[in-house]
Amino acid sequence: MPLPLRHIAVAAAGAIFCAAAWAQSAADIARPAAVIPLESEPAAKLITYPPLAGPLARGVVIIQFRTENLRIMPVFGSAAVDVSPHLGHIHVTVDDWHGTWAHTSEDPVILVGLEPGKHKILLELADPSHKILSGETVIVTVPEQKAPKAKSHEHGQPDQG
Ligand SMILES: [Cu+2]
Repeated sequence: MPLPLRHIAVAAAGAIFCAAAWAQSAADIARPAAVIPLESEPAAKLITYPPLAGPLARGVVIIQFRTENLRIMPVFGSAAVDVSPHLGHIHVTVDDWHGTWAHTSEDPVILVGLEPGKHKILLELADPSHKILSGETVIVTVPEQKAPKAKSHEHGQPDQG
């Protein structure tokens, strides 16, 4: 094989190998195939990200998250616990508040109206029977909001037209 062709062949083989390796790692991160029940699934994981900086500067807390080995869905009850792939939802608690709400989609958690200062947002991964599987605490510091500039009370000159 002439040298350039061999290089191309090696590059092509490398590309195929890399694509296969990438597909493998992407598949590991993504959800398992839903077509067959999995005999054993690794433990469910919740991964949270720091609040988005831009909205936080305006006092809007947006917490993105993702899960591994569990799908967030509004499905409840003991019969759903053993479903494969695993299902669940997230319990959200703000500042050790006595109440918790259930977040049942993979959309980000969005909080508006928190007082300026430090807050503790607890996100807990729960199975369909509400058993807590794992939890992550996101610490959020809501900045002091500048009061909106009072509009000056200027009297314009009336149109002379
Ligand atoms: Cu629950």
